[in-house]
Amino acid sequence: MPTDDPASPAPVAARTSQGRRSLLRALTGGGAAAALTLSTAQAAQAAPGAAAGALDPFATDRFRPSGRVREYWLQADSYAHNVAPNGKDGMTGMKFTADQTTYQAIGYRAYTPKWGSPLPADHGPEGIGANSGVPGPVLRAEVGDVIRVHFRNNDAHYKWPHSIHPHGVRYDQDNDGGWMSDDPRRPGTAVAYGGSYTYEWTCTEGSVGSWPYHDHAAPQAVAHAAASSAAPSAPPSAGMQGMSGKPGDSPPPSGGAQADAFSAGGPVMEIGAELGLFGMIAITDKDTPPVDREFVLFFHDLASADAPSLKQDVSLCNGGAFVDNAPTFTARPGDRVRWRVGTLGNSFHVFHVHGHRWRTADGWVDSQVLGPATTLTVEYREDNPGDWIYHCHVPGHMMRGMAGRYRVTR
Ligand SMILES: [Cu+2]
Repeated sequence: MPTDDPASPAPVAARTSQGRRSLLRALTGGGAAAALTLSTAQAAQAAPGAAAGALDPFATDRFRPSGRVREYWLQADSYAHNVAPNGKDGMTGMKFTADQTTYQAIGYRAYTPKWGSPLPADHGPEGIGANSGVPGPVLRAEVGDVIRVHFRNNDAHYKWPHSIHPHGVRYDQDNDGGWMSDDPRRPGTAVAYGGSYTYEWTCTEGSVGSWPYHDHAAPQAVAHAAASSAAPSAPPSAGMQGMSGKPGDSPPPSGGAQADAFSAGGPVMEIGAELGLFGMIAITDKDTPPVDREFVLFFHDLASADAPSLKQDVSLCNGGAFVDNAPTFTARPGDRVRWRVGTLGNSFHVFHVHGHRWRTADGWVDSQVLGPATTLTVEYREDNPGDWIYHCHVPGHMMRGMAGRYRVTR
């Protein structure tokens, strides 16, 4: 079922990739280092006439089918996950015990057809990544492709409804995955535990780049085991019926920093995404430069209010917290490197890599701000060997785990 009508002049954002890519080529000049994430407005300003489409503020970003279908079989699985399995922060030397850093995660994993068995990890530039759950598999397609995702909810722990909501691609409402209380039975917005749903999204020229996908089903409240002895807390809600949490049941915040914590105890929208249901969509076109190494990195937050077994709020990189638990990325001098960086959660983050800079519309940078659910695509030619770190430059986030290694070895 095609989810897009090429004849329909729907008012979508005027964001053609052509102008952006033309500028990219202009700035790189076939050159050694570049990283560009530019809006069409910036591109039109910086390179007027680079592409006629970029100059039309009312341009429609239409789907021109390639005939290819990218098919994925995704399942939401719940499992106990230790965010710091080596028990140590490689930066500060702080130590942790497993019971302080383990919670019940939910993650998307890619399977063989009909959800037969999990696909193996593939960290290559065209691969799905670790496929370990947090984040979910990288969903890849080219402009003109249809992405078809067969989704099954196997959340045996929470038994909540879940969904998949994509960014960047084009879809109709039955393929949006976003739950609303005034239309709670819209298809695909709250797939019950044990149920399944197939989403179809199309990739337009304006889809080129890095985009998050995530759970966007009905809000849920976490049952607080610690609070249940003093006052019975709300059980997880029945999903389609909506919110069952009561503010009066909320336990007081635990001892850790709560500066940007989610609401404690009440129903939380996108709590599935907070617990791990998210991943990256990577869309390319013929002008996307090939790379030797591609890193997919999510900065995301997890509040102990929503994962009560955690000793404190944690700030994570791909489900891992603290250096040597967060992923270690590797490259060699001469490699063409691409980072696809995304964020999810309540906080703004600053993506920073030691020893490296990349070029943007504003010139060379080594740190860039990302709001919630935004992305960066950073590209450069590796030329600086060393045992580096990448991290969020908000000190409180770094202290709660948002840092990892980047090793460039000869
Ligand atoms: Cu941050």
